[in-house]
Amino acid sequence: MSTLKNTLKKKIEQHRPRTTRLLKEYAGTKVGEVTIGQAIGGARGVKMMVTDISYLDPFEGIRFRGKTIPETFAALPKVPNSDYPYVEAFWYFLLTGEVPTEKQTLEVVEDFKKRREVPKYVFDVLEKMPEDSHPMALFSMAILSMQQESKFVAQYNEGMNKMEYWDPTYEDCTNLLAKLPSIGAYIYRMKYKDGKQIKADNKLDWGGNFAHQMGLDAPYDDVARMYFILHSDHESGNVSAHTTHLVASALSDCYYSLSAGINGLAGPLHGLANQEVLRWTMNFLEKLGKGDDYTEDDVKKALWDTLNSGQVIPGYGHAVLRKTDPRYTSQREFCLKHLPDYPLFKLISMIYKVTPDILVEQGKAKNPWPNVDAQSGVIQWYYGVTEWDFYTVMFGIGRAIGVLANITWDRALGYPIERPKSVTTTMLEEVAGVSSAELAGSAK
Ligand code: HAX
Repeated sequence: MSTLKNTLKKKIEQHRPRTTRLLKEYAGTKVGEVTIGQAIGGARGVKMMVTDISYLDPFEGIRFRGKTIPETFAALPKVPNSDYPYVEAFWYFLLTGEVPTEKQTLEVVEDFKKRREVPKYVFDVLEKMPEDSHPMALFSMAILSMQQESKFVAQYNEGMNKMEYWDPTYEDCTNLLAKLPSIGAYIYRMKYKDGKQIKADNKLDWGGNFAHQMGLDAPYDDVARMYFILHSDHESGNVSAHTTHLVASALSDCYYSLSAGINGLAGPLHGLANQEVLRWTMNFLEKLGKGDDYTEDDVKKALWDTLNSGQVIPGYGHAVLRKTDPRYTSQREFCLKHLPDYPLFKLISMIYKVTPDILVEQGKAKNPWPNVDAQSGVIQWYYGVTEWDFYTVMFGIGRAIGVLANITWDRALGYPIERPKSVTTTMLEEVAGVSSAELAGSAK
């Protein structure tokens, strides 16, 4: 058994009694209450999920296994001659909560390489999809096409003890994760580079090989590592994480579950916002037709036009966060170091300067500050990835790290099938002490 799997096994055995005691002795203890606003309003703030892999504080932002983003980057072993850590080390860290040594990290790097090769039928499926398929539809389809590879399903069908579920889930998740960068790069080159594919380089780590198969030179390998780690996990209630968890709770394997989670990530209010940010910015420049010769007033007018036409400003606002997203800040710091004078970065910075005040003045958004998606596209654009339809695929590769670690733990702790309760509108009216008959007159 690998060091990672062995460490994970020990952690699971240590953790199980904590969950069991809470369930057995404290199941009736209240965590919170649910209001009508929450029942209708997307369950915002309802504390009804458990994960130890990351926690999102509204003001501090994300912590992975207790570490902030800068602490995480500083703690993990770095790829030689790189500023960023091995993504494989981060996988070890998310799964176990332990920072791996260099040796333990390299063991995972080698393990991923062994599992990296993508079955040819996946590419056949991709090639047969309609030419104008969105890259996220292709990505989701590619993941789903491998479902019959599932070791969990094979062992379940043979009759497996519940306590063992985590083991084949871990195997499936690692097999799937190892292949995702190659699948992403294949989609990119199939759609935008005349189908000219680049073979994997087995000397390279997960992030480095993604850059290689995309056809992009250093420091894009570091961009990839940074991007994947930053986008990995944002606790469990966001659409992609919750969907993956929900589908997996029916004991659907990780191929079904991740494919579903990716479908959720593809929505413009969630991961697709990073594509929308670039689209909004390029539309702004094109409509104005003045090149880089715009003013703050031009930007303000365009933002108000967007709001006044009933649309959202992509990349701003958040369901949980109430300050600038530290994932935004981390990428902004990267830009300040590597591309401080890049015109598009200057425009993104100007949008950052003026948007929060405008959203506050409009008075609707609870959080006027930028989220991760406001700052990621400009980095991709700078390094030559200008096909914004592809951005969410890279988000999805990163998000997979978090959600796959989570469902491995879901199976380890025996979390049951998820099944919240719904009520009718009449029931809510009864709780509120109002009657729909009162509205009949006003509707006439
Ligand atoms: N521009 C305009 N209006 C906004 C807004 C924005 N950026 N953010 C919120 N609002 C509006 C909402 O649409 C809502 O309007 P209505 O009352 O008319 O329905 C009102 O402000 C209250 O919304 P909220 O409570 O502040 O925000 P929600 O929790 O409902 O939604 C969203 C959070 C992220 C979906 C929202 O802020 C939004 O649509 N932002 C723009 C899209 C975006 O950047 N999404 C990515 C978020 C991060 C992420 O998941 N990345 O993957």
